[in-house]
Amino acid sequence: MQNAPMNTTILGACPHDCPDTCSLVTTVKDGVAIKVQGNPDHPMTDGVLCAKVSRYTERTYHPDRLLYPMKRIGPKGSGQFERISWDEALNTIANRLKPIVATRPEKLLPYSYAGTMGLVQGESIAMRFFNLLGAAKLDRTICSSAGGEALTYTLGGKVGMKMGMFAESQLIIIWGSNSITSNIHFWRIAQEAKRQGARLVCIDPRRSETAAKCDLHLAIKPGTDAALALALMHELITHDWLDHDYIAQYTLGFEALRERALQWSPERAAEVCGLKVEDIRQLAHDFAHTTPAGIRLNYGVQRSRGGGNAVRAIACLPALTGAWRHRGGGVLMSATHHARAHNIGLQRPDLHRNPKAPLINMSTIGDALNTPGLVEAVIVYNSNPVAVAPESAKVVKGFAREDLFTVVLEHFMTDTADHADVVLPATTQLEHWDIHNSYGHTDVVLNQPAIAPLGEAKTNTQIFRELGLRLGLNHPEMQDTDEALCQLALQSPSNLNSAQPITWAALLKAGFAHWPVADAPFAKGGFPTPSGKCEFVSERLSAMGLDPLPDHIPNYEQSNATATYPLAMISPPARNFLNSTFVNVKSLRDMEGEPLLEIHPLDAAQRQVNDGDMVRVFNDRGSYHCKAQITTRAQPGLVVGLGVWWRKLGANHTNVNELTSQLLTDMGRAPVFYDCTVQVASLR
Ligand SMILES: Nc1nc2c(c(=O)[nH]1)N[C@H]1C(S)=C(S)[C@@H](COP(=O)(O)OP(=O)(O)OC[C@H]3O[C@@H](n4cnc5c(=O)[nH]c(N)nc54)[C@H](O)[C@@H]3O)O[C@H]1N2
Ligand SMILES: Nc1nc2c(c(=O)[nH]1)N[C@H]1C(S)=C(S)[C@@H](COP(=O)(O)OP(=O)(O)OC[C@H]3O[C@@H](n4cnc5c(=O)[nH]c(N)nc54)[C@H](O)[C@@H]3O)O[C@H]1N2
Ligand code: SF4
Ligand SMILES: [Mo]
Repeated sequence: MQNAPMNTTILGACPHDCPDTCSLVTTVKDGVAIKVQGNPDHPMTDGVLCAKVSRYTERTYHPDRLLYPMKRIGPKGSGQFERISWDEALNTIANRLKPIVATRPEKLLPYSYAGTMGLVQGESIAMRFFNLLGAAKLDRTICSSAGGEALTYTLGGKVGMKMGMFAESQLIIIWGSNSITSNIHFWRIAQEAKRQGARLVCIDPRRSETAAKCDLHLAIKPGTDAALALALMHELITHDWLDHDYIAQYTLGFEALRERALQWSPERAAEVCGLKVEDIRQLAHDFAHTTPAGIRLNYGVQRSRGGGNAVRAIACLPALTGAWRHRGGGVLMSATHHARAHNIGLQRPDLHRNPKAPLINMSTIGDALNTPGLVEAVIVYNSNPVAVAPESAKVVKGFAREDLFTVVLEHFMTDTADHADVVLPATTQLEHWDIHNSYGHTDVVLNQPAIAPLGEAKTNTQIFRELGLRLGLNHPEMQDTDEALCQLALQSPSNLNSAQPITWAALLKAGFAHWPVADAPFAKGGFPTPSGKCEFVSERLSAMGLDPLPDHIPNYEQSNATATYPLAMISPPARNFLNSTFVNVKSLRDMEGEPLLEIHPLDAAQRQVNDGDMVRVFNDRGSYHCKAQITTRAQPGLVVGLGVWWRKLGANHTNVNELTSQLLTDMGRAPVFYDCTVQVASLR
């Protein structure tokens, strides 16, 4: 790499946790990456990147980038570290871990999420490492498992419409998503549809950038989407706006669903959802009478108690009207299971040999770390739990434990890295090989290294290989190179046996390839459920003692809102950050300004809060100081704390997760970030 000639371009993949998984073109001059652009040849990217990743070189060459291994020399959380050699770092870690993995490996916990979505720098060698050691297993629930399980019970997996087909929709319902912020390439497609005459409807408690630009915004109360979906069904059924043929051939349990839906008149739902009866009736009418009608469902709906049920209810709608028959009809939440990568081959779950290994939920890491004897050591990579996990006070207390041994693989000194005993510098996307699926579209995208690793940074895979060797893991499974792992990702039986398998040569050349997915995947049923049908009634749920039909489950906190904490709070992502990534990139932070709380003028007046005041947002779990922005983006009774800032950059060194709870969703054991109540007071 060092000898790259002047101005070469290298094809890559955006690593971030974003449904767009863009194909990147990095220009390198004298071994230095000078710009990162969108690949004009990749249809989904269309030559355009978001503001964040357009600044990827600013992040990569950031003066604060971690370039050497570091050990902590001050108290946990103080951020006092000194540089050490790789040998000292790896030996220190190995010496601390040896007695644990020898007698009680289940006390070692991996903690990782989607800092990179790469299949190689994510869970390949890392998972093999923890499997071979017999470590605790991490239940990776922090983002999408409520909705993911709900989709699986209903449609059979994380499957749905193809993103590009929304260009043909005549009605697009954007449900629980701020596409302009979090799925900008979908928004481009929706605009294309709009030019062809489509109507755009947004269902969101907040008048987001996206809601403001749609033809209609339904400002629903948080956590009430299932009630709305059931009322839409009520209208479809009572007016007989149904595709009886589709229902008969390709669905399961219509009679039972019918009875359930008939309990949800638009009047009842309007009351629960805070919407107008006419708006609900009109939406049902339009959904039934506009062909094709597509629903871009997203994760915002599944971050409250009844999130799984809400996703199930919404995912039933297109089967009732037969919208699936058309390329531009149906629902898309996640396309993950359309991909055919060889995850099992990469991760090797078969290597895990410790029956005593517990499954620890990442969403309740606060409780887990404070449970005596459960976790003795934790290795964090691709995640920043101290900032992103709910009920931070407990997470911080857990990571501050003197007897906990913590290793963090990072690009920067995050809130989590501040609590580590040893911090190891990891490579960024420009410095390593990787291969990516998308949860938005259905392409596979390859990432080739553009520059040499900066400083002494190593890839996640290499760090686990070297640590493995010091812990006696000289297994051949640990030695696969990153490039070989990228190739292995294509060796799944489903790719190899497909009519036109994606080949390594083709992927290397183009930088991306399309997994074979029909344009209207469920036009003739064929859902990957046990019955092969869209399952309105789920026997699998019933077998677990759960309601086999979707229903509205009221929020934990908002439905019991008290005079003490009367305001509902949601904390969706800020446009210029990606979860807690990019918060330390100055140009992006300048665009976001500072941590904000949006509050409606009526709620502000009641509390004598002026625009721009510093406020204390609080509940029994903690208190978060930020600046109030008085705006009708928030509806009365609702405040919006845009996430996810670094705690150490916050006014009182907390962020919005100081307020969120560790309660879990109805399905998928996921956090209820948007099911939270608070009070607000001016600090003037
Ligand atoms: N710029 C940027 N892009 C991102 C991210 C980021 O942090 N920044 N995060 C990435 C990640 S990890 C993910 S998972 C995806 C998430 O992407 P999406 O699933 O598309 O979700 P968000 O854009 O977070 O939008 C959630 C929307 O749901 C609304 N909402 C909150 N509660 C409810 C509710 O009860 N019902 C309904 N109907 N709406 C509700 C919020 O106001 C918000 O506008 O985005 C990814 N893309
Ligand atoms: N209140 C509230 N909290 C939320 C959310 C919300 O909407 N509201 N959203 C939730 C959601 S959807 C999600 S997905 C989670 C996300 O939570 P996380 O997955 O923890 O995501 P990030 O905050 O982006 O942190 C990822 C970290 O990985 C590091 N990283 C990136 N690439 C690499 C690499 O190649 N190697 C190594 N070693 N490190 C790397 C980055 O520097 C970054 O610090 O947050 C959740 N938290
Ligand atoms: S964050 Fe999303 S929109 Fe931005 S470059 Fe990455 S994949 Fe594309
Ligand atoms: Mo996420």
